[in-house]
Amino acid sequence: MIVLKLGGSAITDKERPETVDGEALASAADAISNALDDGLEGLVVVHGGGSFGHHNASEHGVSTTEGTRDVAAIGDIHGAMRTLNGFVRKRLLERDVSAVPVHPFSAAHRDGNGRLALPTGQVETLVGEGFVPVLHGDLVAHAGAGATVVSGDELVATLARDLEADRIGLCSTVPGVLDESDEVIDEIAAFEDAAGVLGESDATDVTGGMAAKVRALLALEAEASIFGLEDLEAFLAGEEPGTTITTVE
Ligand code: IP8
Repeated sequence: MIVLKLGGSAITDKERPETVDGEALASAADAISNALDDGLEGLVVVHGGGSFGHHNASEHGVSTTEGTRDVAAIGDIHGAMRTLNGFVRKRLLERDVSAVPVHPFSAAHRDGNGRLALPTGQVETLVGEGFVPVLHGDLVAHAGAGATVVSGDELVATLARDLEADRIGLCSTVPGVLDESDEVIDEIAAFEDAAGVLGESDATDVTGGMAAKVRALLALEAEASIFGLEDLEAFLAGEEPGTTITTVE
């Protein structure tokens, strides 16, 4: 099983609210479709928000810890993410990929300590039946806080753990985690390996930048790769492009 995240900034124009990067999304959909044609089985896709969701969430003051009970705000943020999910699935369906939606707001929740619970039976069954479930960063019910943001990265981590994924891929706008001279760091085995270069994302991003991604991936058992769109096909073909985040023994 492969859990693949399409970074929101990789498939949208992050500077312009609610704008898809048509070319980038088409090329991601091509890579996925080609990989499935070549025999890939067991793929779960999660996409982030990019210019969908983040602007809405920050406008309403909602984050992974700051919740809302305003139903209009919930409709706005969740609606933006559903819109993007529709675009992603449409591009996949056009290429005969059996993409189906899974909306975390309807399935997951956080307990009073903010811990995410995401039942994965639905995703597992869909994969077993030959579908490609497409999840997305979203809002989730949060005990004591109304509804808070769940990032695509957090969903990837939960899915990878609970579905015992073999590989995790994070398709980003950069070719990997870059060092001070903008060279891709091949391997990160501990946060300290890259702490100096892991800044926060500069565009509006309510769920944290590369640092948060690396931290979450380091905690997982499956090996993860962070790479650019141009390497998606290679990743899906079994290669390890970009930066590999290895398991801490
Ligand atoms: O782009 C964020 O998902 P992410 C989703 O994966 C919302 O962090 C609602 C802002």
